[in-house]
Amino acid sequence: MAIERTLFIVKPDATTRNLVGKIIAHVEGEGFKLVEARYTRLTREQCNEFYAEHVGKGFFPELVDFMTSAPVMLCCLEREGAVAKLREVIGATDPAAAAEGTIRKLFAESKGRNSVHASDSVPSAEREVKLFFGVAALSH
Ligand code: IDP
Ligand code: MG
Repeated sequence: MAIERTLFIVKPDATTRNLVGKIIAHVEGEGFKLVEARYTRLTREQCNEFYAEHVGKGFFPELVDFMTSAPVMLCCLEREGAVAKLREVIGATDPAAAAEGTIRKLFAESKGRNSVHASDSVPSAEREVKLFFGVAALSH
């Protein structure tokens, strides 16, 4: 399997509950290497671009309010087969449907306030890593 990089975000519901360290330790324990990170507050404009695929959906205004409500931890993670593996490690979008031991099952509050983001495909990972960390963060 190829070494890949993917975008991981610790969302506002988790940063405000002081879960950054626990969540990063969890992904490191699954073999991911932190190659870039930035603790920052997203703007509405950044959310519109990042979540472009969801613009116009019913939950979109709530999603932008949530994602801009407090700081997030933006991370670029590297591992063999990182993109698919990280989706497995975070679990289903709705914590009620997430498998035991996944980050969302362990920490998420609801389908919206679900603690973490992970890129959903290799092309998404490339777009998202580039958006927040620049093209140089894609090489390994
Ligand atoms: P994902 O984060 O598992 O890839 P997406 O369907 O891409 O899930 O949705 C992006 C984010 O939008 C979710 O992680 C969640 O925070 C929020 N979201 C998705 N669906 C709903 C919903 O039905 N209600 C509230 N928030 C939602
Ligand atoms: Mg998604």
